[in-house]
Amino acid sequence: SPRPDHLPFDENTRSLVFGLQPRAIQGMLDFDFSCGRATPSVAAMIYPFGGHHIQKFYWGTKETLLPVYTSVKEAVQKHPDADVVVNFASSRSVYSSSLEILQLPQIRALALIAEGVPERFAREILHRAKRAGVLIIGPATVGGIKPGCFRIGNSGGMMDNILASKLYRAGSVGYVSKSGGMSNELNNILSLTTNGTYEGIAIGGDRYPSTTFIDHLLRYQKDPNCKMLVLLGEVGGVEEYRVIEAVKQGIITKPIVAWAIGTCAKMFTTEVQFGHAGSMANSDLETASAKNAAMKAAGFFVPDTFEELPLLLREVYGQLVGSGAIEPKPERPPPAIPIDYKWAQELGMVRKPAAFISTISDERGSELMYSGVKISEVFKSEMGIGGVISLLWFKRRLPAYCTKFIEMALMLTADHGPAVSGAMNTIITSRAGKDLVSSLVSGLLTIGDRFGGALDDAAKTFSQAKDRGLTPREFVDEMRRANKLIPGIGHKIKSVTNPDFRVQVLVEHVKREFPSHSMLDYALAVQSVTTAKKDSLILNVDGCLAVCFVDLLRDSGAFTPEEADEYIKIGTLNGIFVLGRSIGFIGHHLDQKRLKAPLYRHPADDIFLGGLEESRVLAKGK
Ligand code: Q5B
Repeated sequence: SPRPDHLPFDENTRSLVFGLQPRAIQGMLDFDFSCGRATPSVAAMIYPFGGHHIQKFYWGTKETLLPVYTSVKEAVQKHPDADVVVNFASSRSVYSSSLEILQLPQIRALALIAEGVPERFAREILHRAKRAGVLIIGPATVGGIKPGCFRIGNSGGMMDNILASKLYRAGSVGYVSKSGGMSNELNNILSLTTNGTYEGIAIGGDRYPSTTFIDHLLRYQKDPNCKMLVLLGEVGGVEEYRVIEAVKQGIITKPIVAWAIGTCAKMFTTEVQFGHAGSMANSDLETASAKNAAMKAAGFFVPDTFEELPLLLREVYGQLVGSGAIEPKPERPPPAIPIDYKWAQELGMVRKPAAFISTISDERGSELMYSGVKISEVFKSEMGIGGVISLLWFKRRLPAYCTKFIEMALMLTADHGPAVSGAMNTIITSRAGKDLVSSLVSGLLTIGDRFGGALDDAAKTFSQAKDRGLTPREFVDEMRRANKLIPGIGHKIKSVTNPDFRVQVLVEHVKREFPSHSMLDYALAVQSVTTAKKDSLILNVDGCLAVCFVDLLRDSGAFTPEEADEYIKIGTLNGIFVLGRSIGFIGHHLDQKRLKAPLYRHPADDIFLGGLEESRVLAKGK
């Protein structure tokens, strides 16, 4: 490595991130950008699952791509400038991934973020790292930050915090703490009382952190740009005493401001285990009060309380400035970092008109809602599929007779044999080897004016005629004069002599259950006129469903007249046939698959090929 051992990070540090951590990486890149780095500090990601791919990040306002490799070995080969790994692997996989990383001499520093790493594994990683000369930070840490140079993962918190604590440029104070949260607090205090953080490391709260206070303070001691040291220790362990020893032996000579957190432990009558795994005193020596007293006795600057720490920092910093050891530099404002849209929205800083409006369902809360009704209530009230349609299509709870009618309509239209045009198309598509959706859609696409899709037009035409006061005969004559077929009238095979039982069932049901059925009565009167002309001109299933639906929309009391007209106009009624017949089309598709039906080719003798000669002559003439 071109850098000396005491300087693991500088403004050219390039790292690899183990694990898919897009938020943390974006945070690192935003930090880099605020520091004015020429290149992002993250070179690539390593993620063993999902294959080699690329992910997109922001670099300032622009976008940049970072590769994702499946092995550390490949990442290291492709990025020879990367010498740091930020390992986000979980406690389960951090051991194996770290051993793999430690076999690659290119890597000089490794941060282990995972919490709950078994102490045996942490110690073995440390043992191997020492042999390989690799600096380890962690486990159970947020990492650390070197202002103006490099940020490990989420260290330093949100970007507004980073900017407020001036971490985009180097100060003169190097600190070591156990906790990531307290590191943030220190960054803040140092920015208010000194010229700021030079480097800060959170060694992690485990009982056996890989590197401890002394390792980092010795690095800071060797670094001429770090002028003042801060040690934020805590109750538990004896690592502070190693620093005391180094000061006593004259190995550490720079001024150290120190505090051990957890002095309140003495107020408890029993042993106290604080938040970190290692923060519990196993002897008097390990108490915060004993450590503070020992550090003070060794010549550290130790306040009487944590609250007095800022004052002391300001005082020691002032002395260093006074003696000329620190020369404060003029401040430069950081470049503006664009704030993520989502975050700005959460803060109420931006607004954007929604591209879509949706008013029927909502899955964002704890429970799915259909038009404001919880899905649990849908089942509790046993509203059935008719009730669900009433919520999702009509955005209201319809009376039971209406939802029952909707269900009846679906059942009646579910299928009408394999010979109808839609089922034929589904069958042919299925036999061509296509999947369920293709076969279904192929059948659905035949639904229209002639087949199954006459409901909306029938509803419109019949209701307009009746509303205009036309007698059934006047209506039929008017349609004939206009050369128009009456939608909802006529059937290919059903007739007066071969009645459609579906229509009969519907008529009987509606006459029995509906509060009024004037539109049905009108349509039946029209049928009397048309069947007098031709046996097959019956009120067909489309027509019957349509007029009954008009009765429902107009007389159920659930819709205003305008709403009733609107539902007819926007094509609601054909939806009933489409939905119902989908059941049959799916059945036909599954049937063909079950039968292993081969590809269908229509017999040529069933197709009259005509007009061919004429077109040949035309082609010649051209
Ligand atoms: N004529 C349904 O035609 C069909 C007339 C008419 C006045 C009419 C035809 C039609 C309107 C659309 C409609 C839904 C194409 C049908 C359905 C679902 C299904 C299907 C299934 C299922 C039948 C013979 C003579 C001619 C015509 C006259 C015919 N329709 N006059 N108004 N509506 N109807 N579609 O039998 O003087 O001899 O020249 O378009 O409601 O799709 O099971 O198959 O569940 O799957 O081929 O039930 O009626 O009759 O065209 O030979 O006409 O009657 O002008 O008079 P056909 P055509 P003329 S239900």
